[in-house]
Amino acid sequence: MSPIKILLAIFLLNLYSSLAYKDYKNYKIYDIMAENVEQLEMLQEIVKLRKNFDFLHVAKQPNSLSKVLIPPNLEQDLCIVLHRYALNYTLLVEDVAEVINKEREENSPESPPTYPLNVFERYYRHEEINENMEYLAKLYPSRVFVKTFGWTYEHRPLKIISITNGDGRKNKNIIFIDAAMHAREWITPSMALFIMNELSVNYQTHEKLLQDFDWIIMPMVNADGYEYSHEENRYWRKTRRPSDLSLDCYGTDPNRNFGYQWGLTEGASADPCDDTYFGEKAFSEPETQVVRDIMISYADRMKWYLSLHSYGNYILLPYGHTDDLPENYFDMMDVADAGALAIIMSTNNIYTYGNTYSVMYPTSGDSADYAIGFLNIPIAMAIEMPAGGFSGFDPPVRQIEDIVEETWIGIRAMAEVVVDKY
Ligand code: 0X9
Ligand code: ZN
Repeated sequence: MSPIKILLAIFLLNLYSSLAYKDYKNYKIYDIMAENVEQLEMLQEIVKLRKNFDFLHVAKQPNSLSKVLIPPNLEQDLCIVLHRYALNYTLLVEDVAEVINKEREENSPESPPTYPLNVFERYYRHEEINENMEYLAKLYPSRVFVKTFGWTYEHRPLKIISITNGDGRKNKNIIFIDAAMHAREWITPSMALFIMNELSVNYQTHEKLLQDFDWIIMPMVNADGYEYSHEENRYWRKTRRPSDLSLDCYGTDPNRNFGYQWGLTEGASADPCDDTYFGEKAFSEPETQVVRDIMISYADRMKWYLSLHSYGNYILLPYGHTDDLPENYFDMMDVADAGALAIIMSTNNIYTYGNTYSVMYPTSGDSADYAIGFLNIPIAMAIEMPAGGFSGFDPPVRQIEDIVEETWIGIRAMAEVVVDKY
């Protein structure tokens, strides 16, 4: 090819990628402080009324920060509203496009990856993570197994990896971990990758955790959304199936789409344009059907279900739809206690834990409620991993190692309690 043609090709490629990517030029991120309960209520009112303000995070307690992502044309509007309610705010990011471009650069590989993936090197893509699972299964054929359990709306294969100690004993208890139910929570598939590598490669170090338990890991529930958050819209949360009810809005919140107490409007939304849209019916999404099917297939052996989310340092126990406590709440608290304690002892980081409805906010149709409420899995929870970057959802690559290693300390400590209890 002539140099002119090469230049033209590069130009067109750049043009294409800048056109394809949602342009956050001059979008801002503001932190908002609600100092007391009244201010918190006002803020929640704003969240409800002003759906064109994109709240990335809404504080659950007074004296903690909320975050809003705002296009340049709505900035003035936002400031007027915040003034009116006397809410203090600070401009955190002047131009979100710059932050995102930097992140994209950090995540553009210079060469194809080597397997098993080095989790701390960058955020990997769905295909690479699948490839990692296949690689481990090939390398350790007597201990590690991969299965495709279903497909996303856009036909991406949804795989699980089962890790055993290779003693061939069937019907052991199961620990089931899923990740990336929410697309933008990139640190969670990294966590899942770390766990699968650690338990496969260093299985001798984790003898006790694998003696009577097999681990099943689904590193990416919402693969379509995750890929979309890499390719087009960094802050995408939901799945990607177009809504049956609206021409303009896509996707359902998978963590509001499970069939237990599904469809309550306290804790989820009936509006297909909202980030917590619960879907047209319970399990309307192929991705939640797959998680459901995994849970059902192993329900009698599954003792712990852990859903990885970010962010905010929470261990969230059922229920989300009520502050009534499930029967085995205190068993779950024993597990959460151990996780939070192990983390604070090692890094001083504080986790808040307890009933989701009370310590965070109401959620209905979430996966942990389904695991406990419908399938009687004894220990079910979501963990909100630590925040990073300006939005909270984008820890820079150099922070992956610290976050993942710290979280592993907590997960391991919780697994030890589960293994002792069952
Ligand atoms: O709202 C959610 O779905 C979770 N928070 S997030 O910021 N990652 O979106 C909390 C879910 C708590 N639910 C469970 N108990 N599973
Ligand atoms: Zn989440």
